[in-house]
Order: sequence, then structure tokens, then C-alpha cells
Amino acid sequence: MSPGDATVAHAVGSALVRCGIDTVFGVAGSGNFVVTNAMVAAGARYVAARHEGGAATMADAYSRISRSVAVLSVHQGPGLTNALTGITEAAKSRTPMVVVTAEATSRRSNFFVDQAALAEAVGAVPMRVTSPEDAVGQAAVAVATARDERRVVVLNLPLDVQAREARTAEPPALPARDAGGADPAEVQRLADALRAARRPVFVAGRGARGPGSRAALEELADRCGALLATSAVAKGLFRGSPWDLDVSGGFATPLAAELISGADLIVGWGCALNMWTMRHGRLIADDAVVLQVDVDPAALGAQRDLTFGVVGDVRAVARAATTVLTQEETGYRTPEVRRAISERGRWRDEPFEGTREVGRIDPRTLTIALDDLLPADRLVAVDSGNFMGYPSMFLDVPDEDGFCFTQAFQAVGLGLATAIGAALARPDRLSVAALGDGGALMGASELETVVRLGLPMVVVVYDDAAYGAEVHHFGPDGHPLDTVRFPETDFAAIARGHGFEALAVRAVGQLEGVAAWLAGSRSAPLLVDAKVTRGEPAWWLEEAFRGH
Ligand SMILES: Cc1ncc(C[n+]2csc(CCOP(=O)(O)OP(=O)(O)O)c2C)c(N)n1
Ligand SMILES: [Mg+2]
Repeated sequence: MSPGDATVAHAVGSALVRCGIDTVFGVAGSGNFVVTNAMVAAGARYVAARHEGGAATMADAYSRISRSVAVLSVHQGPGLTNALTGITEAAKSRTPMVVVTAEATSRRSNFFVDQAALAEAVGAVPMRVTSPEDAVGQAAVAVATARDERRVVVLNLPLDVQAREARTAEPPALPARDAGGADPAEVQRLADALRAARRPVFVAGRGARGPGSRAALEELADRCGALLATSAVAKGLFRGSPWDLDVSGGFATPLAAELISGADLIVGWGCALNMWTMRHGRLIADDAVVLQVDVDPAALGAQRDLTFGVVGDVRAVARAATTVLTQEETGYRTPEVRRAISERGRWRDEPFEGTREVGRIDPRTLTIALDDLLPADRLVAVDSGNFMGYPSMFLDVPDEDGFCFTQAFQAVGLGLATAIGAALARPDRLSVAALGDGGALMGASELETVVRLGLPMVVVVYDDAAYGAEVHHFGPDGHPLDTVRFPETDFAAIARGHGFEALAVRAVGQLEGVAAWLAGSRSAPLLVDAKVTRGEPAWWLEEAFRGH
């Protein structure tokens, strides 16, 4: 017995683990110490982050790649407010996550803030443990809500309730929600539309990342002759298919953009078809039929006007539609299209002229060289900024678990924590964090975490010594740019100080250091401070600013 074992805090912690939680991310303070230790005692793995913002995004990324409910544990008040950006990203992305947070009992406490209102404000579901009698059941409901409704639940643990004597109880068995089989009439309508289409394109999103969805979508696409694309969050889903167009939207290759805009029918599968994925609608032909399939009725048409929507789970609806379409159609799958995809399906196939600047490397040249060097079995996490398209477009990934894109809130600074959480979910893969210099410094508190956890990770900083996004957006109009430009930062020295191996890269030849690290023991992580050219804005940036 440890002190605190008889308390409500302990009972809640062990109940969460009995409900299936295996990993907890957090920063331990007095208010969440007992509940966190109870989770560890019950068998959960605890990952200590150095900032709650890092912990929140690690939990989010871990959940996305492991497809399990993650737990974030934070101290009352500032522990929760520090985590809010990451919680908002997770809530917007429908990540199943439980935030276990202590809660100040008295308004006189410095730590007091209206935590339920904070949760509500960022799209999370506030819950509270209210008594020893109900504590275990309330913990179980929090996990079930996160899991079945794909929500972020903020489970408040008031300090006075935490300290009370627990009533022992097993968490109630909560039935899992129905997997979302669709109305047969809606499936028929979908099948009819697919049969009538001459040039159908499927765009799969986050809701298509579940087990079995790829196979179900490919089978249906075979029946109607559809080409296959994804939104950025599902990048890699159709890797290996000859009909894979890769990502639709700002990161789409010229060929993918041309083929998607030539479609006469587009189906968003677990995909909102939002302004990013559809380039503000420009990728949709005026007379194209636009359909959407989603488990959540409220998601249908929320981002885009539809011809019609179908409520249901992606895999279930795709399978049901496949049974209706008995005959295979050529659809969009002509020999010319297949050849074009094989010849021009990747960004690397597009010729470009690198920008030149003394002592600096073009970001495309850099990324293509890294793509050649890094093992194919990789997991790429990307931060936000002008640079972000280069790793997203030029680093190939093996499947949908090879890419973790925490960009629903478009926050700078989440990239490193994303790579850490994803790496813990897939330790068999090389995790690659692609960051701007701004995002790297914003998330730098977790550099120590990478080293402490012994993660053999590669961190690439696209270092232009600036908030490049702002420089390129405002610079051409003659605005003063002193607020968004910075002196050179020696990221290699910062990283070495944490225990990384590190090198600065100004030319392709200097990437030999990366090859040497890959061939070595990888006992310390590697940071590459790539001093990138600053002359040109990235071509997706204009798109980004249109979305404000
Ligand atoms: C948390 C947060 N703060 C500010 C912004 C606005 N913003 C968007 S991109 C950017 C610059 C990021 O700089 P860096 O990481 O160096 O990438 P770069 O644009 O230079 O490639 C900023 C400040 C944001 N999106 N999120
Ligand atoms: Mg920068």
C-alpha cells in the first residue's frame, strides 16, 4: 500500500486502466500525482513530458497511430491551460482522449479557473468526478465517451473529492456503440451514383483510417473505376495502388489536381472535403456530383455543399455498396491515366529549379536527398509553417501510419511532440520530425524528452531564421519584417546540449552525417539543422492565407 491508495484519486486512476488505458502522458503536479501513480501501479505506461502542451500532443499522436484511447494527466489550473492548444487540436481532429485534470475546489485558490468552461470552449466534453460512490462509474463513462464518440473528454477531479475515502467498485461494463451500418436506401442511392459516374474519385480522410477501410474502399473503387486520393491526415492510405493519387488539396501534385478537377463524381469517405483538401472548391468541377460518407450526421455538408450525404461507418458503407455494384466498370481507370500516375504521380517527378543562396540549401533538394537516405519504414510528423509542404510532399510514407499530421488547429509548435507520441505507438519505425525554426523553438521543451525516452528519432529543422510564412506573405507588399525575422540559431548546439547527435546542413554533401548516423547504433537521436534558402515562398502558402 502506498499513501493515497484508499482515496478516490487512486480509485479513478486504477479504474481508467481497467477500462483499457495503456499509456498516460503528462506533467505531474500535486493535484494529479496520486491519480497518475495509481495508473502506473495498475500497469499503465507513464510518459513524462516537460510541458503540458507537449504531453497533450504526444497523447493525441499516440492515439492516432495506436488507434487507442490516450490519457493526458495534468495539474489543476495552469497544467490544464498549458495543455489547451494540444487539447484543441485533438478535439478538432476527433481524437479519442481523456484529459484527467485536478480541479481547484475553492475559488480562493490561485489555481482556480472555470475548467469546465475551458473544455467546452475548445470543443472538448467536460465531465467531473463528483463523489466516492460514483467515481469509478464516472471514469468508465469518460473512457467510453472518448472511445465511442471520438471526443476529447476533460475529466475534472476536484481536490476535495479526490482526497475522500474510496468505495471499491469495478468499472461498469459499457457496451460499445454500434459500428454505424447505413440505411440500405442510402447505400442504394450511393451505388446508383457510382454506377452512373464516368470519372469517379474517392477522397479518404481521417474517418477512413480505421482497420479494414482501405480494403473495403479499394474493392468498391475496383467496381466503379474510381481513382483514389486522401486528405493530408490520411496520407499513405492507398500506397501501392496503381490508382493512388496521394494527397488531394494544397499538397496535390499537378497531375492529381488535374485528375481530381476532371472528376464527375467525388466521394469524401470520412473526409470533410474542406477548403484545404479541395483547394477552396477549385478541385471540384462545377457539374460534379459531390457525396460524403461519415458516421457523424453533423459532419455531412458541414464544410461543403453536397449532392447528398450518407450516414455510416466508412468500411460498413463501402462494403454494403460493393455488394450492390456487381459489375466492374472502367470508370476513370484508363491505360493513359495509369501511365500518367506511374510517370508523374509523385512530387519528385516534377522538374524544378532550386533556389540559390550562398551557404543555404534549397528545401526541395534537401527533402529529396533525405527521402533517398531515410529508410522506407518511417513515420513523418510535420509542424506548421511555410516549410511544411516540403516534407509532406517529398518524403514518401509506407502507409497511413507513416504520417501524423496534427494540423486541424493550424498551430505552430506541435511537430516535435507529434513525432514523440507517434514514435511511442510505432517503435518499429523511424520517426522523423520535420519542423520550422519557429516551431522547433516553440516545442523545444520536449527535446530532453526525446533523449530521456531513448527514441532513435531524426529531427529536421527547416531553418530560415524567420517566421517564413509571414515573411513571404507580407514581404512583397513592403511591410517591415523585423517582427518576424530572427538572428541565426545554432540548433545543432542546442540539440547536442540535450544529448542529441547533430549537424548543420548547407549543401547536399553534408547529409553524409545523416547516412553515418543511420548506419550507426542510433543510440542518440539526430537533429539536422538545415539552413534553407529564403528566396521563394512555398506555393501552397497563398492557399493557407486564403483560409483565415
Ligand atoms: C501557435 C501559433 N502561433 C502563431 C501562428 C502563426 N504562424 C503561422 S506560420 C508561422 C511561422 C512559423 O515559423 P517556422 O516554424 O520557422 O516555419 P516557416 O514559416 O519559417 O517555414 C507563424 C508564427 C500559428 N499558426 N500558431
Ligand atoms: Mg522559419
